[in-house]
This record gives sequence, structure tokens and C-alpha cells, in this order.
Amino acid sequence: MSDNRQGVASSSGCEYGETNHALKFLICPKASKFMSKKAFIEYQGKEYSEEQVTNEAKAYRSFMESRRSIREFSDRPVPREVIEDIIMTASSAPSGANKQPWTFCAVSSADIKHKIREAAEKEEYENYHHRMSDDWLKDLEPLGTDEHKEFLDIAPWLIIVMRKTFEIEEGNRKNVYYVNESVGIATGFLISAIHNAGLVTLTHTPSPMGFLSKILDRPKNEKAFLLLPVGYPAEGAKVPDISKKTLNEVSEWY
Ligand code: IYR
Repeated sequence: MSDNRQGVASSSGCEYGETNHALKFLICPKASKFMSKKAFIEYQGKEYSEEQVTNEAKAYRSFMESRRSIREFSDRPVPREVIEDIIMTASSAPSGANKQPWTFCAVSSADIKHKIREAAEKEEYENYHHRMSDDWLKDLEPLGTDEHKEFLDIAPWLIIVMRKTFEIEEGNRKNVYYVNESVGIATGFLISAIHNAGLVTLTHTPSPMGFLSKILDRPKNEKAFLLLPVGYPAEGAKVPDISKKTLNEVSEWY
């Protein structure tokens, strides 16, 4: 579609027009009234050859396969700007109707981190000693986890991912869609951004997580989804000797 095509009918029976910020929009009489006005801009993608695509896919696979969940953190500081960029990478994720139903709470205050640690350890004590089934505890054995969460004090940043069950706009309740899917995808982006920056994290799931909303004083429409400590690994940090499933185990081809 070229510029300056105001009100020009196309072969599809739709009309092209322009918004005042030079974004193009399409008015189509057959579309529903909710779909009648839509701004579109040209996608600025990369144009790779098949060889480049193949190489990029391999390189990214190998980069992501080098990621590990780390439980031993260094207290070496990480600049706020790094966390800001990591959060904005996560927030670029696709979401239901582009509602971005999430808040990333970034905590560097030693006092708040310690409050979170105390409350998380209390819940995790109950989990490890009373709530988890024998099968669950057995499945966790190779990971060497327990109720002690010193990384919550030591890591320079904690990012608490909150999912929004609805949006509040000027005091009014607004819908959001596919919240778990959206927040799960955004958290995946967050983890890859942390890895890409040369930092490490761990998907910590203290349960139940209600204490996080209280400590962070979050509004009613937000529920804690995951807690990720972010920082550098401790010197000589160890990881469990575990492997991932093979392609055959995780895929079916049709
Ligand atoms: N929430 C606990 C237990 C735990 C659960 C799973 I699933 C893990 O992969 C690891 C730990 C904790 O964070 O220790």
C-alpha cells in the first residue's frame, strides 16, 4: 500500500486511509463494527537466507541450552538499568488482546528482601515438612532443594511477577484475556533476557504466595505468579547433574 491513498477502494472492497500520525488504516465494510478501524504499519523483520535461519536456530538453541537455574548467588550489585531492560524485554511478549496483564515488581531493598525471605521460608517449611507428597519430595531430590532460601537475601534483585486478573482504568474494571498463558510467555522472555545479559536466575515458587501481595502492598487485581532472584552466580556455584528430554520425547510430527 503506497502513501497518500486516502479513500481509495481496493479489489477486496476495502478502503485505505491514513491516520494523522501517518499510520495506515484499512476500512472494510464486511468486517464487524469492532474491526472496522485498525492501524497497521509495515513489519520490520530480518530477511535471512535458509542457511542463516538454520545457523541462527542452532546458535540460539545452544545458547539457551547453556542456561541453568542457579541457587547460589553472589551479592555483586547489578545496575537498575539492566533490570529495567530485562523487564521491558519481558513486557514485549505477546498477550491476550495485547493487554499485557502483568506487573514486574523489582526489589533491591535489603529490608524488603529479608521480609520476603522470612515469609517464604515459613511457607516452604510447611511445604517440605507437611504439604508435599512423598512422590513430589522424591522428584525434587535430584535438585537438592529445601525450605532454606538464603538467595532471597543475597541476590541483588528479586523480580516478583504479578498476573493481573483484571485491569483498573480510571477506577473502572476492564477485562484481560488468557492471563496465565500471557504471563507464562512473558516470564519465559524474562528468563531468556536474564540469561542473555550474562546473569542467572531461578524460578522460585513459594506456595501459597499471598504473602508477596501483602509485603509489596499490591492492589486486589494482582496475584503473585513467580518469584525470580536475579544476579551473578556465586563463585564456584554448583548445579544439579540433570539433563533435558530428547527431541523424540518432546515432539510429535504430522
Ligand atoms: N516451591 C518449592 C519447591 C519446588 C518445586 C518445584 I516444581 C521445583 O522445580 C523446585 C522447587 C521451592 O521453590 O523450593
